[in-house]
Amino acid sequence: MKALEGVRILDMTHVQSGPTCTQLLAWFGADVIKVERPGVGDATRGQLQDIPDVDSLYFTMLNHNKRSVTLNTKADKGKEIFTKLIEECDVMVENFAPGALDRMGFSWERIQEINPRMIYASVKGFGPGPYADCKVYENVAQCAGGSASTTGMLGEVPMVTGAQIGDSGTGLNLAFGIVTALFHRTHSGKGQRVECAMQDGVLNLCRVKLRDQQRLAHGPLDEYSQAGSGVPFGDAVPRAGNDSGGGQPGRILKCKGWETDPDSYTYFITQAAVWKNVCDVIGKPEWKEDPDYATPKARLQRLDEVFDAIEVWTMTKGKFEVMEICNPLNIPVGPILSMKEIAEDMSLRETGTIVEVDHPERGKYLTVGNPVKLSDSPSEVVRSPLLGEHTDEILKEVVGFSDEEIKIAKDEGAV
Ligand code: CAO
Repeated sequence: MKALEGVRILDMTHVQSGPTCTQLLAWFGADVIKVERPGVGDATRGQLQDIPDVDSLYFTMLNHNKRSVTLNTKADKGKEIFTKLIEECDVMVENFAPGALDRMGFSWERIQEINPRMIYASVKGFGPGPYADCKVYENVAQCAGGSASTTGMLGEVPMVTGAQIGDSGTGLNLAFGIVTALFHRTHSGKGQRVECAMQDGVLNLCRVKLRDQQRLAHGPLDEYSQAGSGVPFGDAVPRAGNDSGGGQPGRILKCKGWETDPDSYTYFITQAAVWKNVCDVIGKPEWKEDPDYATPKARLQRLDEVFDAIEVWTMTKGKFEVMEICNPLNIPVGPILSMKEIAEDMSLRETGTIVEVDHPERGKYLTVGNPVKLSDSPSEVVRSPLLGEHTDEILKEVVGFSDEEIKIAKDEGAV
């Protein structure tokens, strides 16, 4: 049995944040029933399409292992079917604009009336407060959660990151909240609300910057490169380029071939414990005992000089060569991997982190697999459903409709 086998999820999610959550639950064996508007479906099916009239990779990569039922939850017959689905499911997940479920007539109070064991989980852009009614997409959350103002190069515009920390990040929080509420239900016998705001999720991931905001009151942030460069700090945490976020200074440095290969770089961390190894590798053995370089405190004043010297060495080596040399010496480094390199990395295929999936309309494509590995509940990635592929099956099996009732629902345009 899979870890979440027997758990039935009523999936009202769309776009990225909600579907990330329900896909994760489906990978662990939950029966995820994705409810989509008849004829329309999740908007991402048609967004960024690379093959005309075929579900986009955006959609397929977020909706594996789910079943799709079409249902107009605003029509009377649709509401009747939806009510039955609420009765039969353990969890309902949604990430519509604030108030959309209430406008359909399914407030939290109404849902509890229908099924007191129901766990009702939502993603919104903001929690209660002045922005609670706003519609929010990824980059808005990154900006409002403190990520953009602390990302990018000093003196340049705020920067959003390619990692979808607002959408997928909040989806992960929501999945964790749902599983926690399911566990709580085993004691309490009752469902509860689970709410995750994207701003909160981003801020939670930016905690080191909130830490630094408070440290700033007690003086400059010495480990930021700008300190050693003599650039004064303002009253808010500045953008720190590629400086390491922790207590061990690090930077992105050029490697051999950087002039033509945009990803020929390495991240290099001058971990204090292995400083002597760093000195030997880069050909600066005299720095091991020199009081200007021998201690982390002394080096903080000359990070530019230190990293310039390391870069002179890294530029003579390929990024993987840097890794091969540094790893045995315990010097933490990491090649900057392009998406192409990651897609072609067979070790990631072997662990199921990247999976090749076959789709009836698009053929074979790559997707990310489950990043959480359970020894007794391995995840097998199953292709995403076509729009309404399981409508009849779900109406029969879950709602208990006869063929005649299904026909009536179809004739009325409810499914
Ligand atoms: N049957 C009938 N109506 C349906 C339906 C169904 N099966 N499914 C959805 N709808 C309706 C909704 O009820 C809503 O109608 P009303 O506006 O009349 O209440 C309408 O479709 C559209 O929903 P929406 O406002 O959520 O969609 P949008 O494209 O305008 O906004 C988004 C998208 C993402 C900005 C908004 O949903 C949002 O802010 N969500 C919360 C934050 C979030 O998750 N953001 C992440 C986005 S990327 O992951």
